[in-house]
Amino acid sequence: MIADLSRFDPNGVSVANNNVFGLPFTEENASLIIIPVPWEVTVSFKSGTARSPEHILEASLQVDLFDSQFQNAWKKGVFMQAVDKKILLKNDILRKENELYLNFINSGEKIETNKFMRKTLKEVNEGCMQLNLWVYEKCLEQIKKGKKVGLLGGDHSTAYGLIKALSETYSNFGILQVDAHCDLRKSYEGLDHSHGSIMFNVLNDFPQVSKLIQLGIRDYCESEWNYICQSDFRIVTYFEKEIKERQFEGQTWSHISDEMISQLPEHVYISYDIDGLDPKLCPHTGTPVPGGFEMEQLSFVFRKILSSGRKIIGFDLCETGVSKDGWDENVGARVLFKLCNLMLCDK
Ligand SMILES: [Mn+2]
Repeated sequence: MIADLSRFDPNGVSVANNNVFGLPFTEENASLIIIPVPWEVTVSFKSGTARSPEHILEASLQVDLFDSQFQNAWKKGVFMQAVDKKILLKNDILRKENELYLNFINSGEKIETNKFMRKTLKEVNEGCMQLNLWVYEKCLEQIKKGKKVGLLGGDHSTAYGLIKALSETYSNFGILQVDAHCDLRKSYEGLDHSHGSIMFNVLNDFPQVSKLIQLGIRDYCESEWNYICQSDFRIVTYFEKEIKERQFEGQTWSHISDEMISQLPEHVYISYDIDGLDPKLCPHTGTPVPGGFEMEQLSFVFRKILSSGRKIIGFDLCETGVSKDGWDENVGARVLFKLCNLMLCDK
């Protein structure tokens, strides 16, 4: 079904009762579906990302549709599903439980000695597994209809279900992960599906992911470092320190980007943790780290992926915080629009 755009003025002010970016599409006639996942159960530091999809939706009405590079991309249609209130409620309950559990282990107590805390941890882990299944089924349903899917977190763990659904569609694909953190911990604080373990779990469970390129990492632990070194180049990490050093020595970003992209297979998934950006752009993200990218630096890489002939098969945008002045969600909405355009201009 093709949408009738004859009454829609892309230069006008957004109509609030329209959907994301003020666009007039429906789930049926849009070719890209954004699935919001209001979940941050395992987040250990600052909270708020579970509520960012609603805020990004609101902020998206202010994003100008004109993009000189992808002028007609949005006309293929973007639709964002409504935030599932039951999932949000479950998030709130389990996040409280997880807080209790984390306070318990952080005070030096041993979980083996406390039956109640063992039960709490089990409930959190099971809740996260159910969430993964829920996301997977929602994403697969859209993929089977021939739709492109983008996921809007929530914390970074929410991407698991979409990557699982894509791994049933593509036998070989790469992930380009933008992040301040590696997210390669094997179970973090006893939590099997922590945001800090998302890429470990993905690599462990989906052999279809033949390459993981990590970009902008600047906060990681020794076990993650060892894991990368032992991955036989299945994981290639571009630490921020190395990127900056190469630039200080005169190498161009274009050169570094081409080198990075040349290692990716034909099909590429983008996992965009907003904390990969400079924290001035995402001050309320869960775990901000000094340093990071400008938005345009990353858009440059993404455009190069397309011009190299590779295809972008899906994306997630995670860890956007919620702020009083709307700044984080304003940036989030603009990143989201870029990601949508990349998916839609692709044939
Ligand atoms: Mn992350």
